[in-house]
Amino acid sequence: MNLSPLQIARYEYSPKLPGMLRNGVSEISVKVGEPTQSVADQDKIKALFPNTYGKEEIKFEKGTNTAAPKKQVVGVILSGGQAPGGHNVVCGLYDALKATNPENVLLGFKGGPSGLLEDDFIEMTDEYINQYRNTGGFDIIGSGRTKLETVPQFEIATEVCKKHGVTAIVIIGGDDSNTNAAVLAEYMAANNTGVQVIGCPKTIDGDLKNEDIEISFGFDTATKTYSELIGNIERDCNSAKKYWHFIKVMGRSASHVALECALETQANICLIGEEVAAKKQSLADITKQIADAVEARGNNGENFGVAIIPEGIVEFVPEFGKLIAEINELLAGEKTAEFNALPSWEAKYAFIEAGLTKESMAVFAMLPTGIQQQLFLERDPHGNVQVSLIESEKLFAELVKNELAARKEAGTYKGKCGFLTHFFGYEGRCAFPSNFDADYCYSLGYNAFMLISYGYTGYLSKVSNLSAPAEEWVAGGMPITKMMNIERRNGEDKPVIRKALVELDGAPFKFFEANRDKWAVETCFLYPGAIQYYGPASVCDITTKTLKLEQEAK
Ligand code: FBP
Repeated sequence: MNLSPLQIARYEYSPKLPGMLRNGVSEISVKVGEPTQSVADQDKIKALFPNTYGKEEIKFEKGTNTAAPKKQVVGVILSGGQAPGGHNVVCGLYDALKATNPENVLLGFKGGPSGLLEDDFIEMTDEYINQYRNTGGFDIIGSGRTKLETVPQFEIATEVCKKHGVTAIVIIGGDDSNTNAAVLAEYMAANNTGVQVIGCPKTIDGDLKNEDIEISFGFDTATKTYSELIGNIERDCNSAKKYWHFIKVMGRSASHVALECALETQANICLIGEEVAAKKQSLADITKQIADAVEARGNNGENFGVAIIPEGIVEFVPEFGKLIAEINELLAGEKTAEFNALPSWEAKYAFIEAGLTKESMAVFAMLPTGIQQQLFLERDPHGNVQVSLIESEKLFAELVKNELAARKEAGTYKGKCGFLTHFFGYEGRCAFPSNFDADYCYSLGYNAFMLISYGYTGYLSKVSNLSAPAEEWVAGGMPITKMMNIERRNGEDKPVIRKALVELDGAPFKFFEANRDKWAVETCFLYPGAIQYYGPASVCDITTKTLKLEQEAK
């Protein structure tokens, strides 16, 4: 295998564990805390999870390990989008499992949850696992988006577990995957299968967090990677002084990634979807906000800038949501075939004009032709518009360009600049994990095994106090049901982990809000540079500004 010098060096890195996990597995004791309640809808959640609801919070301490000795066969699954550090969760789990008993076995189910259903796995060995230590990606076993949520699936999973003597499953995933981990844990407990289920909080989107989970893994590395690139672009445009760059960053729905990148780079503009929704901003409002900054800077001779656009932005624009709903309705059932049979875009446009309300047609007419066509041509198997495919960075670049042309005509805008667009998403999901993510993930995996050996099920591996040095981190576990409430999903009431959107009264947004007017007009760029793996802790081990601001506000 060809290895880069960094990869060779990273094999040697020893991830830092929380202090209470550092003395070896025989010196880890458990401290049982208070019983828990779900964050809302307690009666309903309790009724749905009679075997796993209300359990106590767990913390680990230095002390004699009192877990009952038992041979463990653990199955691990990576679920959903890649996030830097996933390999280290598996490595931490493996190391704790083997340190406890060399006869213990770790099976990696391949390709996500479907690996469990298809009985497709690899048995982890030292030789295999050592190739993946401190590396990015999920290629150790692959990932997938199959949802483990139905009773027939649980029955198959039980059979597979029985066949291989699996005693516990660790699901590494986001809010949906961990919701399903809780449902699976309840099923396994209710049916006396003897299989425990533990979750680990993953997603670069940063939307799996709450009073117990301070950050999902991968957010740190992904945002640092995007911020490096955004900082480089800031420096380029500050050198050439002729372009505005519109940069879309990943984050399916919540705007945490965009906000963190804005805090790291002090870009001129950053849109926050949650604010757009709260203020019911229209496309015209957003366009005006950006165009005002371009105009003010251009009139000062600063014909360059950077605007950060969160991936999920259009879903938060109320009039856009209405337009999408009308388009879905317009093409429902057989009408798709009728629409597709029309001979030209002109004929299709007339069909659309006849079918949309006046308000939605006005929004549609504002859109660049490429985006208009995208809305009608690229739809999912149910015929719905795929909002995530909308190139919002191009949409806003085009709308702002048109607005500035009008302002130029009117004589208010005196500048001149070009517009370039970028999308940063996949670039950050498999980067070598930062020291923070390497340490955090290894700790989550190690800790997950300690929860298993002490017999817990339906828990999320929890490592907290994360803005302090790793020595002071606190390891333990929290019942997943504590994080759940009832939400309407596909027309049904479902128990789910609440997705964390950007809080407009939270410290990170407040800091951004207090500074953004200055950042918009002046050039206050920060250049974070590349992630550093070796050097002073003040450079290499710091985590995100979001986490720091949140912790300081506590
Ligand atoms: P998870 O929620 O599974 O962690 O995935 C998040 C994400 O990376 C989003 O940021 C992005 O919208 C999406 O996955 C892309 O999905 P895919 O990898 O299927 O293209």
